[in-house]
Amino acid sequence: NTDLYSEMKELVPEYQERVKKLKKDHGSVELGKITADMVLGGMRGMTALVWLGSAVDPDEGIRFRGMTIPDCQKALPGAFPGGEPLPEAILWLLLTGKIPSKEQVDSLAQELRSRAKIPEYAYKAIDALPVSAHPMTQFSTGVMALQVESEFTKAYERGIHKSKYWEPTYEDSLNLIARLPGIAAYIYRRIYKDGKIIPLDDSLDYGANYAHMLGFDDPETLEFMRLYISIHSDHEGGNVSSHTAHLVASSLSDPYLAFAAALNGLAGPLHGLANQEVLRWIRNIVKEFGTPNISTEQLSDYIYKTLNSGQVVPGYGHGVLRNTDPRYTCQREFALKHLPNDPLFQLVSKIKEVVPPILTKLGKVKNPWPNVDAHSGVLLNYYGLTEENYYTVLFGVARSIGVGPQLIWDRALGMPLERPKSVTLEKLEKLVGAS
Ligand code: AMX
Repeated sequence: NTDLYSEMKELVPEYQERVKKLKKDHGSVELGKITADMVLGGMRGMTALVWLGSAVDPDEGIRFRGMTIPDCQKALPGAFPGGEPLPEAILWLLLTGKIPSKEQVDSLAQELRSRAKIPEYAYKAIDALPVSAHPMTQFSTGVMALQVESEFTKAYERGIHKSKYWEPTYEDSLNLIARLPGIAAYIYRRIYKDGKIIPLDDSLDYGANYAHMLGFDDPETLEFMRLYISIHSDHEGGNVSSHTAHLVASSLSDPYLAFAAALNGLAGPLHGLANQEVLRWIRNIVKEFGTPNISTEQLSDYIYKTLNSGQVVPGYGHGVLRNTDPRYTCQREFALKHLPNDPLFQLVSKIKEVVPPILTKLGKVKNPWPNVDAHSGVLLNYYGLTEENYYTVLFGVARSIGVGPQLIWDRALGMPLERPKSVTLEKLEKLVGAS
């Protein structure tokens, strides 16, 4: 099959059977215990969701359908032999669990281009906001405007049988993924450039087209964009953006409504906005010392200054990871290959030496190592995308490639309304024997 939908049609009954059997034969098996710490601690460590696309191991980091980032770099088709994995290949892998051929990826790229047309009113909805509105606010607004065309909502109104929910969800998810680069590029050009739309290039793949529509055509920038989108696509199900999408869609809100909500979560500084915060923080260091060439002592002083003023060191720490994020490592490898002498890259490398011992010394930080956001900004900056307030929009475009497939599977597997139990503080005190 070079057609992704036909591939899904074959897979769905197989997965439905697996889930049915799991519920019937093993539904009462206990998976762990819930402590008061977990209830008060943002549900850390509580196994509570099924997410098909990817899983994060605390030490090893992300695996997309069982594949590490280096596995993906080796096995998934790139734009040229040996190139970075194409986002279309990651999308195919996340949705089907299978490694696509180059032919399948090319066919999916063509399909996404054919779905990419953006209705005029979506631009107008964005234009109603001041140019000074944060790019993520504009992005979320644009996605909300796209919702007008939701196939799921129309099908629901027509009375579609629930066994078929996944089909219009597939349509919406692919349309959403296809249209996001155009919406996102429009916002970039509106805020930072001449406001003119650069049309989609029919000869380019998804990542390259997004860079092209932003106004970047250098082949190395296109290649970085492919890698950037691929590695930011998915990070299992419990992170704020992925979990939000899953939760919102569990009420049968369509993929646009669910994804706009996810973007609003991604826009928080402890989640996706951290990439903007990192570059700003690095630039402030350079401003303070007048040069990126600073000593370890100067850097250490600056980190303590950040911590002593009650702020976090952006780009460090993680809710699940307990080691350096492989998404950091692969960006570092890309930088070592393409921009080893860039002064900001060298500063990022130095920060990685100095921050972890300081965070460890605090005694409370569970993971002192860098996450994905510690690195992306200096690469984007090097390639000319210097406006850090925009960075989370790039992250958001990429995240659709992880969230879309999950929403399709949520509906295919009949995942129910999500509704955990909450307790009052008094009840919790009673439950733990504190009162
Ligand atoms: N700098 C300073 N303090 C930090 C820290 C950091 N980078 N990371 C964690 N801590 C602090 C926490 O604020 C918390 O302090 P408190 O008890 O006084 O409130 C304490 O250490 C324990 O936190 P934790 O269990 O180690 O982390 P967490 O799971 O609660 O939070 C995260 C994880 C990412 C929010 C946190 O590490 C953080 O704020 N990092 C900086 C922001 C960042 O880089 N976010 C991006 C994460 C990746 C992503 O989603 N894109």
